[in-house]
This record gives sequence, structure tokens and C-alpha cells, in this order.
Amino acid sequence: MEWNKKIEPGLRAVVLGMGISGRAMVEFLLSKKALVAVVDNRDFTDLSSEERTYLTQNRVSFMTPAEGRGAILHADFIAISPGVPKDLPILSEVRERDIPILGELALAAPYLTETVIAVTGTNGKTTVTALIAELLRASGKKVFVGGNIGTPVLDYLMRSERVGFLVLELSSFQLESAGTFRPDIGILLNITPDHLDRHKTMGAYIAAKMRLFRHQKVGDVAIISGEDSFCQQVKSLPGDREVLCFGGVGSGCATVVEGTEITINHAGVTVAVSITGTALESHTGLLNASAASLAAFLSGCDDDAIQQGLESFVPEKHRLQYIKTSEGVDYYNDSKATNTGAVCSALASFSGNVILIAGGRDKGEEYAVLKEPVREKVKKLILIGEAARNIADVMENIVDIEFAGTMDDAVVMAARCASSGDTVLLAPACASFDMFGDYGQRGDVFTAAVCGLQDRKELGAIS
Ligand code: UMA
Repeated sequence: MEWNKKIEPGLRAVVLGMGISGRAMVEFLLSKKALVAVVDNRDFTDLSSEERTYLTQNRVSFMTPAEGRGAILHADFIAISPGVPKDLPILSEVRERDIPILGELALAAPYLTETVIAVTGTNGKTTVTALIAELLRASGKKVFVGGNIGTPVLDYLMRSERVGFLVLELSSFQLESAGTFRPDIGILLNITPDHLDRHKTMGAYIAAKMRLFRHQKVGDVAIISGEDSFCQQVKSLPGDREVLCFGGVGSGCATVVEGTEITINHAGVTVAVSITGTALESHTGLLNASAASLAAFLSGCDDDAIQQGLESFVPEKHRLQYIKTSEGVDYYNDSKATNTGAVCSALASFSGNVILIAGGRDKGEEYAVLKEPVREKVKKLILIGEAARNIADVMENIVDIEFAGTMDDAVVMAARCASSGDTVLLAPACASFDMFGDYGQRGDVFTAAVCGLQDRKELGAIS
């Protein structure tokens, strides 16, 4: 039986991981009068002074995994952060003792009464989540946006103000321990290899994604890509949800896309919207807009509000973000492209003549899937980071390759070999942690290097 109950006072909880989710879980559980302890790989002294004060004032003990073993094995339940792997040896012992392992979504599920729209997929989920919120707001609806995008859903539950819609970006890590969580509208954008260092097999990764739909019931909707074969597996899941496809080119899809136009057909109603002149104008943007528009339409937004939201939407940084044009060369920052699928999708947005900066920390992916798009679109590949050699081994004889020690050097090399009409694209296909704090910092360093190019030229660094 999966956990589906509210927290009773006095229950003993051990929170694994004291990051953003862990902190929200601690606060939520304390607000429900549970007895809370925290176990984290970090030392107490590595926490911020605010975190240390918070834990001390609330008498929450903070332990290393070795110190916390007894507390873990005697807890009523474990509250697990998404970044903590589910296959830790201690968690096998926890399962043997039938102690529930609950993620943030599992804790939240019994308290959710709002309409929940949840978005997952390998790529595009942050954009689609933010876009749905924009479309709903354009229609005058009150919205909370959270999940993997940054704000834990438990933070919402601890606020006094209520909204009509929760729009959540959910990762495979969060879905693995989602308990009985169910979205009224669940969206699966695409599935390509990612996080295989954590999930080990594609099958396990897909299974985690499919958990989004596990507890859906009659009246709920699954919106899936009409183009992605893995997504079609939703159709064979048990349960009575309605399954709608987005982004198809023929009949049978609830949204049809052509050029920059999106037509939604559902239950005998047809509406048309367009992404012409919006920040979404690309192949990927069209698909994202078509999924988001369908979700908004099903949530009661009319075509005028959807069109207005598409036009006012400003995408987040680091997601195929246009930086500038210098000497006729366009520079794009897609630092969030941390897997091969995202790089393929970024390359699909350009017609060719791309100078691609890639590399970083390997996530266990097969770079071979990049061979064809790189052969077609990339004129030079500049590699950085730990995975540079691995990627080069796969790409030799496909494309001209150079290695750079730093992001600054990579940008200078790219600028040197670019001619007017070319595109310099940062799309690493890797995690950032070998050289940067996170993908955001990597993107910022790239952007700063691009913005500094003029100065370098004046200094004679670029021939
Ligand atoms: N920790 C351990 N043991 C471990 C792993 C981590 O003790 O084995 C501790 C760390 O020392 C640290 C804490 O756990 O103190 C970090 O927890 P976490 O890794 O779960 O990260 P949070 O800070 O809670 O942030 C998480 C998401 N991070 C991950 O899933 C890795 C954030 O997504 C999310 O925004 C946040 O919750 C709020 O929901 C980030 C992410 O990179 C953006 N997500 C991945 C992605 O998008 O590809 C899935």
C-alpha cells in the first residue's frame, strides 16, 4: 500500500538531504508537529549560518549518514530529497523494514485540492511549465509555479494564500518517490537518454517518467508528444485517463502544428493560435507552445488569452537564449542542454554552420546519437571539461575538433573560426559540475565571455 495520509503529530521523520527540497520538507513536517531529524553527506559546518541557526532553534538534529543510521532505521518514514539516489544500501534496509520512503510530492499529495498541471520530459519542461503559467495568468487565473523549476510545492502548502492552479515541473528524480501524487493534467513532452548515471537503464528512466500518470483517474488528462515513440507508452498504462497528443502534423492529434501556427481540436471545438513574432519562434518552441496551449485550453483559457500569453512570454535564461550578434555571428547560450537529446533539439533550430561548444561532466550517455546532427549542422566542435576526450573519440572523422581549457578560451576559439552567417552555440550535452557550480553559472560565464569579445578583438586576441 502506498502512503496516502496526512502527517500526524509525533511521527518520527528522517529527512535525507538538506538542500532546497530538504529544507521545505523539514519546515513542512515541523509545521505538522512531526519529530524531525536530518541526515546529509555534508558536515554541519558546511551549512549556511542561517541553516545552522534554523536547525538549532527548532531542535532538529543534523547527522552524517553514519551517525544517522539508527535514526533512519527507527523512523516512521523517510523524507527523501530528489538528488539522493534511491539505491543507497541503507535504503534497502529501510525497505526491508517496510518504512515508507516519501518524496516531496508524496508528502504533498494528501493535501492538494487545487487543479494540478504537471510537466515532465527530458527537455523543455521548464519552458513549458513557465509558459502554461503565463497562459493561465493571461486568462486571469491565479497560479503557483513550482517543482524542479525551483520552488518546492510544500512551500506553497505552507502559505496562507490559495490559488486555483498549481503548475509543476517534475523531474524523474522527484517522480521516483511521488507516492500517490496525481496531476489533473499530466504532460510528457519527450523522452531521450538522460540521468543514466542515476537511473542506470533507459527502462528505469522511462518508468520514473511514467509514474506521473500512475494515479490518474477518470476525468484526468495525459498530454503526450505525438512524435515521440517512448511517450506513446502512456497509452498502454492501466487507468482511465484521457490521452491527447500534441504537436502532430496529421489528424489524430489534439493539436496540429504547421509553420508557426497551432490548431487545437478537442471535443468538437477548434481554436487557432500562432507563435509568429514571439520568443518561441523555432521548431522546439512550436512544440512547446502546442503542448502548453492545449493544457491552457483544457483549463478553460480562450484563444485570445492563449495568444496574448504566447506573445508576452519571455523564456528563462540558458535555454537556447539568444545573446548577441557580433560581426554577423549569432551567439546562443543553451547551457541547460545537459543531455544529448537537448543538443539534438537545439541543433534542429538552426539550418547549419554551427560552431558547437560542448563537454563537461559525463552523465553516462551515448554521444553517438549526436553524430548525424553534428555531421549535418556543425562546422566545428569545441570541447571542454572532463568528457571532452570521450566526445572527441566518438566524433573524430565527423567534424573538425578543437579542445579548450576554459569557457573563455572556447568562446575565443569559436569567434576566431566563425564567419558572418555562422552561429556559435553552447550546448554541452553534459553536466556542469566539473568546471562550474551549476548550468546557470556555466551559461553566465559563456555569456560574459561572448559579451567581452569586442574588447578581446580590440586587444588583438582575435585575428
Ligand atoms: N545529498 C546527500 N546525499 C546524496 C545527495 C545529496 O546528503 O546522496 C544532500 C546534499 O549534500 C545537499 C542536498 O542533499 O545538502 C541537496 O539535495 P538535492 O540534490 O535533492 O537538491 P535540492 O537542493 O533539494 O534541489 C532539488 C532539485 N535538485 C535535484 O534534483 C538534483 C532541484 O532541481 C529543484 O529545483 C529543487 O529540488 C526544488 O524542487 C535542480 C536539478 O538539477 C534544478 N534538477 C535535475 C535536472 O533538472 O536535471 C533533476
